Amino acid sequence: TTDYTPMWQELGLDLAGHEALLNVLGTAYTDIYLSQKNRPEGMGYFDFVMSEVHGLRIKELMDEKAAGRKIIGSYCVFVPEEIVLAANATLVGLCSGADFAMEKVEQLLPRNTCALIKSSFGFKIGKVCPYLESADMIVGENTCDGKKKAYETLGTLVDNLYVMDLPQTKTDQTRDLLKAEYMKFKTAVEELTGITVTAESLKSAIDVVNAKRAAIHRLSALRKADPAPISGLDALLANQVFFYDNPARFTESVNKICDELETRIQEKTGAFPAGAPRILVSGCPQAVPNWKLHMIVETAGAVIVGEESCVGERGTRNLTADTGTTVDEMMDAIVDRYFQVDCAIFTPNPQRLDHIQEMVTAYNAQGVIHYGLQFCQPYLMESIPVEKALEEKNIPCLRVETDYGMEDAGQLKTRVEAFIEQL
Ligand code: BJ8
Repeated sequence: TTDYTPMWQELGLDLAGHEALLNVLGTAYTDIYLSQKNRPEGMGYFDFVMSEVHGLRIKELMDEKAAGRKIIGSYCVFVPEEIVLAANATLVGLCSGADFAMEKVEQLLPRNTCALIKSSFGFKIGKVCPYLESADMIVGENTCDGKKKAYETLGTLVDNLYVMDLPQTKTDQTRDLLKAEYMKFKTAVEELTGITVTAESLKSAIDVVNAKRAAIHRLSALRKADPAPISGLDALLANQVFFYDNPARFTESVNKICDELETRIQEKTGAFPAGAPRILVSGCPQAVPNWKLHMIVETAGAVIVGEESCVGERGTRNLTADTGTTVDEMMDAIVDRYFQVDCAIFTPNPQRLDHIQEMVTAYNAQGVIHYGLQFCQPYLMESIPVEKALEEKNIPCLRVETDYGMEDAGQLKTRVEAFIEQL
């Protein structure tokens, strides 16, 4: 194996802290992922990606940088990858799914801040995230109160933060606001890279991102089968790697897994036995390496068949329409695509309630687990109307509120088991 230490050193990582993080990650991956039975062979690709997540992939990004390409990091699915690619930059996800340097984080953020925000601060303060350190621009967005106020503080820790304003309602007026923000973002990215977005580059970027989404749509559709040909954990991992990998290679690898899953479905080979209870997870994004809920559910014998989440179908669901030939027309198509994302920061947000029910039907789920991160107002608030809407349709719903720690794992497991029992 290659020694990446010089690269990590060059990036300014804290080597001791970074090694500690990699050890925890490696152990968790072995325990949670490699211990699964009946995995599709194609998951070997993702095992490799994860084993090289701070190695080979970072080396690729560093090579891109050496060749003059810029790296942009983002915390939200509202940041359009199409624009980034069209200006010859690479987009990587920065959301973090593990606690790090919490004492120091709590000197900057209130204790009652969600784990996702705290984690991204922990990775910055602890200097353990090579994606964050390699980024030439970091994009924050005004979404929930936690994030938008946290970015004010993040701006004191990094010198390349760009904050995008996002609407919180959906009207013609706010659509115009989103368009204006995306135009402004396009200009900022063009200034960063020195490359102007053209109709041609935007069209090809739209195609690349759509192909990546289409591959994930194909994977999701195959999860409708009983027995489920792939575990929820493995499908979640594909959805997480969506944010890091080289887009073309990701698309190809996911499509290859899909070919294999089609054969498995024909042969009735499942990751779980036929008739295993089927669960839809809905709620806050599960950033890598947050595999906690999926692990608890699937070691209790149920299979997760879909994620109504930004690391999942809320994030990937619609393609950008292939309409328009000018940059402005294509920007409109991009705005229309992203404006449909039904994040709980929007008010009101009835589309999300509808989408959850559609997913229950489409994936043949018998119950929904609503995943709320502790202190996440938007999703915890919305979990109550979600539960009510599901109850009206006689769809069982379990609302969980948790964080990244394992202290509540036993208690969660008990609740999940009782829930599965009644399905
Ligand atoms: S589009 S879900 S990625 S904002 S968990 S930080 S909401 S307090 S992540 Fe999100 Fe964009 Fe919306 Fe998606 Fe705040 Fe809640 Fe924390 Fe959250």
